[in-house]
Amino acid sequence: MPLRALIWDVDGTVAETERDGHRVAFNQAFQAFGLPWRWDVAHYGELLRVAGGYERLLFDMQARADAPGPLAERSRLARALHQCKNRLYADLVAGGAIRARPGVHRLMHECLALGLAQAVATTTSRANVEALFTRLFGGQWRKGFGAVVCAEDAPEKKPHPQAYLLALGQLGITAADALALEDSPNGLMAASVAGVPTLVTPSEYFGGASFDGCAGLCDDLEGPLNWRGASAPRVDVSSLRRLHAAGMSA
Ligand code: XBP
Ligand code: MG
Repeated sequence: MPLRALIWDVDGTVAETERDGHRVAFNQAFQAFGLPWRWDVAHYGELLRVAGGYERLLFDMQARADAPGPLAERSRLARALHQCKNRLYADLVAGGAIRARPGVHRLMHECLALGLAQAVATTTSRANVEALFTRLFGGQWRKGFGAVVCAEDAPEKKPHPQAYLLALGQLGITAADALALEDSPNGLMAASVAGVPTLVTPSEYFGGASFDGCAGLCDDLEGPLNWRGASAPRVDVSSLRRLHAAGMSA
């Protein structure tokens, strides 16, 4: 089964967006709303177990005595904070606060040059992808992707497989034709449940996590890659094609 597409996760995989991007913007939103809440680096790491910024806010409010009591009021506040956070995040990104992780530019360019399709399957909001990819890859970035599935398309957040299933459908390929790039246990679970073999490049918040069931593992895309007992010196299209084919026939 030849490799026909790479499906990229965004947060943590394309760039370390969480600690210096989303977390900072959440704190700025709390401040803008006159709330005393602040998420420090360690607490945000715990909150990342909850996928989706809106869902993360609702989860955190459960432990806050000064959060609104009625659920409808809590949801309204979480929605407003989340929208504000996303605007502030876009400003941070546009200002250059976030850089791509090592090897991301190179691998995306290789895919374009060698005709390997690419897609995005993410739990983050579309505006965040738009802001980040425009800053990192330029205004024409969308042309390089056969599908871009975001939170608005896949309301069932990872570890639910919905984003991957939609991306496969839009690409018109089966799970075994694709390879997912992920950084987190929730992301690995989402891709795996969809049946997509997954290369994990753990982000800073998930360096100590367990990634049982992944097909491949690497510190970053420039580093050595271990793939079901085989290896490659770095992640490139030719090594991914070779390892994917070997994995599929094993
Ligand atoms: C990303 C997320 C998102 C981002 C923030 O997970 O869980 O919630 O943290 O973006 P993944 P939003 O990398 O697995 O897709 O605030 O737009 O949700
Ligand atoms: Mg991620």
